[in-house]
Amino acid sequence: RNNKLTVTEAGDFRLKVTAALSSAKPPPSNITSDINIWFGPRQIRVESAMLRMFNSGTNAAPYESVMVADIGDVNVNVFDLKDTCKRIREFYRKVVATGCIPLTMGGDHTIAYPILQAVAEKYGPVGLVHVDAHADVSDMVLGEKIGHGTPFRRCVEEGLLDCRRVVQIGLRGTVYTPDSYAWSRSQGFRVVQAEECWFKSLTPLMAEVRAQMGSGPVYLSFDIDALDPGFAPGTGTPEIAGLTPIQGVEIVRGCRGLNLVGCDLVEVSPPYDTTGNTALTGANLLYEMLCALPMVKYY
Ligand SMILES: [Mn+2]
Repeated sequence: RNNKLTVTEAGDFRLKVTAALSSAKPPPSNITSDINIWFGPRQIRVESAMLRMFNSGTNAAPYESVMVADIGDVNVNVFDLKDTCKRIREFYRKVVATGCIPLTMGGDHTIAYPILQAVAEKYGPVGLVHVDAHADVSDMVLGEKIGHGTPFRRCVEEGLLDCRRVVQIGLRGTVYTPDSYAWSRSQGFRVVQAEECWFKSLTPLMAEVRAQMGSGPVYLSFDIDALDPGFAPGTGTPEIAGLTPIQGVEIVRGCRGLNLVGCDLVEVSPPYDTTGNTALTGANLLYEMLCALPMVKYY
């Protein structure tokens, strides 16, 4: 097969790994991205055609270790974001009930909220490695509680996160209030602003993150806009002076050893991705997530 994010044969079925797709964006909910972001997952699938079996940098062999399947798209309600969240939550309940670790392609970052509802229902409050240009902890955006700027606020309100095991990496840009990340810090999150990442390897940071996360369940949510728009322009809310793809890979590889129970790669928007490189980067980061999962064999 030429699409390595879809289905592959594996010799050892001890762990099922699922790449599931969902996307959601009724236009009234948010003006900063648009309906075209629904097609992010489709483009990531297209670009995943170039992915190969083995990771030359780490010698990981994910397809020899776990069963990987693309279980398709969540059938979202394009007229109703709240109903879309319900549909996503119910879909992921079934996914996690089977023991699968969902790797989700997006699409709108709103999806992290209903996914985490399903994940926390199974595992209890989870640690979170959140890589993003934006904190996504607004209470409301344009009068709406549900949107791609609010998912982690809703998660905290519902007790889905173990707040002392949350790190947000790459936050930057213009914001609505002074000390915009105070709310995150007041919840106990560690906030690593982009400025702290400039000119550095993030491998030492990830050693600290692993210590913070401990052995409990961890969810990884990677918004592609964490990367600099020079590398990943195909997204709805770009912010300059962001992370490099190298730093993105360091973060994901640095999650190896964690008890990962789910991952997502979100906010890829094909209309802004004129070269396809943003979706290609997303596909490769998803591959790196696959390699970082527990039980993956390394040569
Ligand atoms: Mn986001």
